[in-house]
Amino acid sequence: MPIIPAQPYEFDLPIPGTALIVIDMQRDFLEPGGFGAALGNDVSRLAPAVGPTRALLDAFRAAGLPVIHTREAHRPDLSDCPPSKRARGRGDLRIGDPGPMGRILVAGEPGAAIIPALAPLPDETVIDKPGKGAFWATPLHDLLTARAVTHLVFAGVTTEVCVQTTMREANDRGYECLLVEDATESYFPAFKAAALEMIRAQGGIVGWTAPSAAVCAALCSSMAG
Ligand code: C5J
Repeated sequence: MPIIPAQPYEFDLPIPGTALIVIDMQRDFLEPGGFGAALGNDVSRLAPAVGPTRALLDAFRAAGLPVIHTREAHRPDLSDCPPSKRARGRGDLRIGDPGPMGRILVAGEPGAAIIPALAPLPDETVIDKPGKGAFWATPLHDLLTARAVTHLVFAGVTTEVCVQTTMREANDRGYECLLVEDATESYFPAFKAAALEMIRAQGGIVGWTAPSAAVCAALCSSMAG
């Protein structure tokens, strides 16, 4: 079994048994004119996560391991969007409002799509989630159980919102979770740093963190040997 040098200590990566989860790498968060920008954020801050996430996708695909993409996206009638969520932030554009990339965070709209550089392959699972966590109101846990997945490697945005929420949900369901440090970003560098610390503190109370190079090298060596 490949072993990844990680924090707070090494992480076993069983093959099979491990899946990559890429959280919300959507135009609505990474490009101007979407949800992230409507909340007043500098969306260019998320760009550094794209290259490392692409490297992870390549490595997991080459190893034949499952890849799951999530999108934060609501039904067009917003029946799955609590009024409290829509009102939050008091942005100029709210969830469901028409913007330059279509209706904000609505499934099927251009802004809800995953950025072209990280586009899912036709055989990869894409889960639309109405919450910040990817387990709430989605089939994710059933899908992972059916595929006998016990270990999850996480990439995506934003570190302290949807990524951390999903990791905590996964941890409570018994998954061993590793967050890839350079494949996640926040609009707030201090929040990213704090989230990484929180995850691996207290002996890995939520999980592990490691750089993408360590994960990719472990996957490569497992294929070589
Ligand atoms: C946010 C997310 N930040 N994907 N969503 O609202 O982190």
